[in-house]
Amino acid sequence: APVSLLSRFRGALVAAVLGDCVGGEFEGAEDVPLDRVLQHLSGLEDETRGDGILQYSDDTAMMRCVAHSLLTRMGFDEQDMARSFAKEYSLAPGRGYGSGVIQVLRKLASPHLSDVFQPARAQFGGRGSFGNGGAMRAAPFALAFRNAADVRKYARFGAMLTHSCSLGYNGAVLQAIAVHLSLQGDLALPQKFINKLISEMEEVENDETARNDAKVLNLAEFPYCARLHIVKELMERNNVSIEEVISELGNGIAALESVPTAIFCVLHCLEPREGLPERYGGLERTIAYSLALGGDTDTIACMAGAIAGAHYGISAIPQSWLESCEGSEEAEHLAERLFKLYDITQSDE
Ligand code: R7I
Ligand code: MG
Ligand code: MG
Repeated sequence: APVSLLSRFRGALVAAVLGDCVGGEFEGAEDVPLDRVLQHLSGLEDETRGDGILQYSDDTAMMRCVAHSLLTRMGFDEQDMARSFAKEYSLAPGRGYGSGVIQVLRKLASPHLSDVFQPARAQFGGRGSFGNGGAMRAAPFALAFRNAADVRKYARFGAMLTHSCSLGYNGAVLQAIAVHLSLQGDLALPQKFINKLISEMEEVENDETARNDAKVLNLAEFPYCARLHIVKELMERNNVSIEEVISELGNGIAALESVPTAIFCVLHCLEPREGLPERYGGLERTIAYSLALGGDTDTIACMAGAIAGAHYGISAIPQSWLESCEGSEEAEHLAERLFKLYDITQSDE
């Protein structure tokens, strides 16, 4: 049966939260044997396990702030979103935030701050963070704006509240565009999907600041496009090892080393894969495979989850997984509200 747009909206936000919650177990681990991943996931199906609910981290905490701010302001309002991040951090500082970004979040709490983008610009010697913290929370932008140009524009500004390096905010743009295309059903044609992402990013990275940052950081020209070309090459092969994915695409905390990786996880898991249970559908495969890469597992699974959830819809998510994760109900509710906003405010386009 075709997946409805509402189901895609719910799937996107709920699977992002799931990825964050189940991925937390392995965050920072170098070697994650697939056996351990499958054991962890089958533990979610066991009602008698006594370990309670899996908690979400900063990825979900900040994504909720983005969704909430877009809803209450009916669009992007940088002051409100900045305040929301700062308030969330002050209420629950122990969610595993990146070690740099907490300085930004403290400064954003100041009532005297006039330029809310300034604290982010002061990070890392004035170049700004290239971490994946902007990308991990980018999905709601694709649920709030219909138009690709708006998705790009506001995902960028939303990320710049904490990540002013082009590698940081362009990672957020790529993630938001991937969710946007997935909501439209574009993953039905994977080659077309990756080609569209590449052409979007060619435009995004054809910018003086982005070119200069790539040079200063000793990266390839058009670094996201270069990684997406690697994704495309790996997609065309059916025997890709986990080691190759890690060495070619990365599994780290930098946006460049995690957003293209998350996109690869989704594409790779569109089909059944050796080592993953046959009873798994594509969404379960995507989450399991993301965890097996190790490294920044909560964030890679969160981003892959958002893209995959937008493709498969809410019904692809096992009920027991949903019930095991803190914040999944709230995410579903936010997705429903964003769907209404999307429907009402932009139906004339
Ligand atoms: O990007 P950010 O919000 O962190 C997100 C990650 C996710 O994995 C979450 O799940 C959570 O665990 O943290 O936070 P930042 O502090 O901006 O960036 C994360 C880290 O990337 C920093 O603590 C640095 O180690 C590194 N980093 C940089 N290092 C050197 N130079 C980011 N930017 C730079 C840089 O410019
Ligand atoms: Mg986290
Ligand atoms: Mg993480």
